[in-house]
Amino acid sequence: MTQPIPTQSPRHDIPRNWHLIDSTLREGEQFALANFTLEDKITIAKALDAFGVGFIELTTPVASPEARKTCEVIAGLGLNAKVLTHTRATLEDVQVALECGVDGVDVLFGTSSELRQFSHGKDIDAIIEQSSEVIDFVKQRGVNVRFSSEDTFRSDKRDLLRVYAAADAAGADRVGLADTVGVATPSHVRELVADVRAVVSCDIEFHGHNDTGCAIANAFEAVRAGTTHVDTSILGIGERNGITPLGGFLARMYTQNPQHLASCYDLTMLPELDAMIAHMVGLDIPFNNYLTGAFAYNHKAGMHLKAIYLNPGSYEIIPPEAFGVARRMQIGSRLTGKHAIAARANELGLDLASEAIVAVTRAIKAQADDADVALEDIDALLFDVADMAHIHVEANVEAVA
Ligand code: HCA
Ligand code: CU
Repeated sequence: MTQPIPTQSPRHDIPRNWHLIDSTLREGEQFALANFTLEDKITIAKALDAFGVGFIELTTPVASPEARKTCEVIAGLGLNAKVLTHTRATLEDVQVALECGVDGVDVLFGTSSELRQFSHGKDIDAIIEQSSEVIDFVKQRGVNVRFSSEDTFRSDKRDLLRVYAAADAAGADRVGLADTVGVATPSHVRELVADVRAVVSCDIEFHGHNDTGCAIANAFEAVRAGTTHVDTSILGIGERNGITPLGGFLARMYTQNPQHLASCYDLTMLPELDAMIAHMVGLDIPFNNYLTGAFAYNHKAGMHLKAIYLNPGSYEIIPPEAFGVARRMQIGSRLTGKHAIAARANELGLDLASEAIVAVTRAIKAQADDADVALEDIDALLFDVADMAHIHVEANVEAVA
């Protein structure tokens, strides 16, 4: 099989100055089946750090004694990644966060009418006053601070822009847009990020839930519109059906600028990260997961198989080896084709006439109407035909197995 050829050149209109804030240890902890032990959390934090994420977000230390211990321990690991924790915008909460020695505090306040009415009951002026005080308090202590408005995409735009401008003026390092309920569309994200960009000079973060399957597209549009920080979690785990998945988002970005991604992250670690989280939460990696799903690189129909043998780029936008995964050539189905069977004969060192290949392909298709034909059985058929034709077999079967 030939090496893949690039199917498109880098897109230079896609900004490069974005960073990942991995929230597997905060949003991910809110996933139904996540009950990470401290050991698990240390393993996750170290793996994310080795992978190359710039920021790791942890559950608020006021959640429980264990949550506080996690913040202290992970902040003390000496990782390259900045360690953040996520708290309500109150002096009490950020005080505890600072005591844990984290590099940054991500505070949030609900700004939608739903949350203002049913969650904290405060009006916009009160939100601005309280959050400005909290931001100032953290900045005075030399620690990074982000202000995010929960449920951004169901909030009134004038309110939002006032709140963000005030957070920027109070010294926030970043403001965050949170699609808390997964209601945003890519164009809505694009428009709102651009509007926020116009009123703040600090960095901008995007956090998107996946209730309608838009989390990756939304994060992508956010980056195009000027977002500098994107929240992800491994496998996308989080509240309900989760947020922008790390692997899926990187797949999206890889197609835009492969070299940039490969220089920032140890991409071949992705299967290990996905498998680690799947194991810890007691599930399999979803069969159709981006890049690492069991069938993400499965090729089945004869026409696809043929083209993949000639140039994998014909049906693969991302070479699997870039992310340390393997291609699967499913040549034993009823949809197989003679090119796939010829390629297998070739791998076995058999030089068969095209009529022989056609005959074997027909036999496989007939058998596969009941169930896929196993590779050993395909090989046996090919060897039989070769024997019948008295063809010299040079195959070193072990070498191609
Ligand atoms: C939460 C809500 C949050 C916060 C996101 C953020 C959301 O569970 O606390 O701080 O940017 O989706 O709004 O995850
Ligand atoms: Cu969230």
